[in-house]
Amino acid sequence: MRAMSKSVVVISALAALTTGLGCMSFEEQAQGEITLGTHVDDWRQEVIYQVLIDRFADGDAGNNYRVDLTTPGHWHGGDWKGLEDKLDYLQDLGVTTLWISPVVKNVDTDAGFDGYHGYWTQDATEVNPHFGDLSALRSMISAAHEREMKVILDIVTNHVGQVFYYDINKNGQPDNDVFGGGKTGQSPVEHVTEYDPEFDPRGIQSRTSLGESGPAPVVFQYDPATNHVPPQPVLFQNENVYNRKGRTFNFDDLDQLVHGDFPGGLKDVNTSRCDVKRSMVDVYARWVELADFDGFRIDTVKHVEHEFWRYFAQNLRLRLAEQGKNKFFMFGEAFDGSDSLIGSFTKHEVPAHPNDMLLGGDLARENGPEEAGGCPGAAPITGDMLDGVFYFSQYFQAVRDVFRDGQRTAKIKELWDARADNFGSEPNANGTGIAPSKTLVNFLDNHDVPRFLYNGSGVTQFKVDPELALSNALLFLLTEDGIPCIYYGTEQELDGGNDPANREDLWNTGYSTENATFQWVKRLTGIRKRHKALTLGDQTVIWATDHTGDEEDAGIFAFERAGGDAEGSYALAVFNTHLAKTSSTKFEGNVMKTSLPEGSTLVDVLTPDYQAYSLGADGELDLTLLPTTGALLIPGEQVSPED
Ligand SMILES: [Ca+2]
Ligand SMILES: [Ca+2]
Ligand SMILES: [Ca+2]
Repeated sequence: MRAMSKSVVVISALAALTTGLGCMSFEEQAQGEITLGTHVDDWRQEVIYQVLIDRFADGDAGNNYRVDLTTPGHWHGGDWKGLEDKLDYLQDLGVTTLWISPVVKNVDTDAGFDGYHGYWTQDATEVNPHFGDLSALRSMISAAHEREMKVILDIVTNHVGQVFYYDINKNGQPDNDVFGGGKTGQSPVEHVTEYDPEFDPRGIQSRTSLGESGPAPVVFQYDPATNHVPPQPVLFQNENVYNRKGRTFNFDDLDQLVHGDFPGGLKDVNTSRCDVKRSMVDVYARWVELADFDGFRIDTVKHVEHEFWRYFAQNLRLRLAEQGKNKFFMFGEAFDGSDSLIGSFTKHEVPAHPNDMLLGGDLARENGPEEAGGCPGAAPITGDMLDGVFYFSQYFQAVRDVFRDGQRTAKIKELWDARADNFGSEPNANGTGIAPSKTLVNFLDNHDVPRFLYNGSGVTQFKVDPELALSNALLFLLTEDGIPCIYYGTEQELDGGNDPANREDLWNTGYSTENATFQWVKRLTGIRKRHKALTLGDQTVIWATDHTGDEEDAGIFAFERAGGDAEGSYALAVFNTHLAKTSSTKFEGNVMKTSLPEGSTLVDVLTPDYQAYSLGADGELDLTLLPTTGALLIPGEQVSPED
């Protein structure tokens, strides 16, 4: 249960800062406009590195307000200057795109936790003063661009932070336990808090001793010391731009999923309103115009109507393209194991849904009258959608089930075989130029799940050397189709569990570039960069198995990358994901067949002595691998001295 927020006003350094930077308008910030540019060629050739700004590097002690390094849920002092200072380290690692946590001003602290992660928007038009000012943000991005690195901004449109309470008992103050412990809701909670009451499909109702008395009043808080102040832009001070139905507790109920407050008192925005859609495009396009970002990672997309995403993505692309910013990449986060659900945010046609009205219905409504859900005067809306999503279904079915837990590798093939159906196959107008099904964002872990190396409660315990399993999973990540994304600290072998334990301070590692995992990632990113097959080649699975026991091929998985836009380049990745047994690429006399002719030579560039193999009839390759290891095979004539 959340603790009640303190309304005591404390004059703090943060409050003092708020009156300085905080009062600068968007227009004032924009003094010294910058020229937008297209800094990316082909997103498939990028390697993304996810940075939680508060935890990556502290480059400026002057912005360290409310910092408490002893508590994982408090501010730790990282900032944009810190990231800029560490670009050498990241360039050495071989990453090419930085995804940074949200930059907008947040509710500073709430119920004992701080907004250090950036997902508690209070003012979407101002920078978060903990991370620096606009010039520090611009300086970091410009320094990245000088190194041909790109920067992706993390944004949230589904909800804002804890900026108002529902005055259910109409006493004019926020109450954490409205009915003194009496249970009144639908789910088995012990009390009703006015900050985060549970979902009511009618909207949160007020109640007195005589019973219900209509919709509960919405009261915006005013406590500058914790930055619980009315949200910006000013449109968001209108209670009607929120759904006001309370906290989602059943994520399988579509009304709750799309219209409920996000747990933690994060207020759900009515994203079906035309004024909201326009404002979201305006606010976030403005950040690109202010700082020259190259893409967005978009939070909580499954909690927002599909029609919103079409409107947002299309209008944003149009506005940026008119200013010379092309190939802007937008990928969504739908934290869900359902491949078809996450894929629906990249498809031009959303599959029929039993409650289609909630998901936006037919496109014809888009330009109809506003009262019918349309947005008059907007550019014509087509089926265009987001450019990609965080590939959560793969996280569950391949990374967790196979590479960590040693389940059957056929699960990966089954997942990939569904990709053509489940994900968008057409590039979006004014977009990246590539079909979303080719730009899914692959990952091993992130800030919302335990780190790959975590070995505590809630996960299957490692049965092998965890670092060996991580190396094998990293080989998969950096050779498969799509855009790899590495969570900060993976290269330092951080092993934290669930939030906030997985959000460690990177500076405690000393940013060593000598450890085995840093060197492994560096080696793989280098090979990936040199061989077009690994970024632009089509992907074909040539071995997958249901075997997980003592069969010859138990745990084996292999795919080729070739053709497509790879211009003759070829690569073959082979894995033994079995946790204990040495396995081979054959079963009952059938040997794995590659697409190369008999007699071709393939070299495993990951072996110290560049082990070479000559292919048999029909391109057969009989390869034996130790448990949780892999091979990366390149035709002899294509091997570079740098490999
Ligand atoms: Ca700092
Ligand atoms: Ca009250
Ligand atoms: Ca929503």
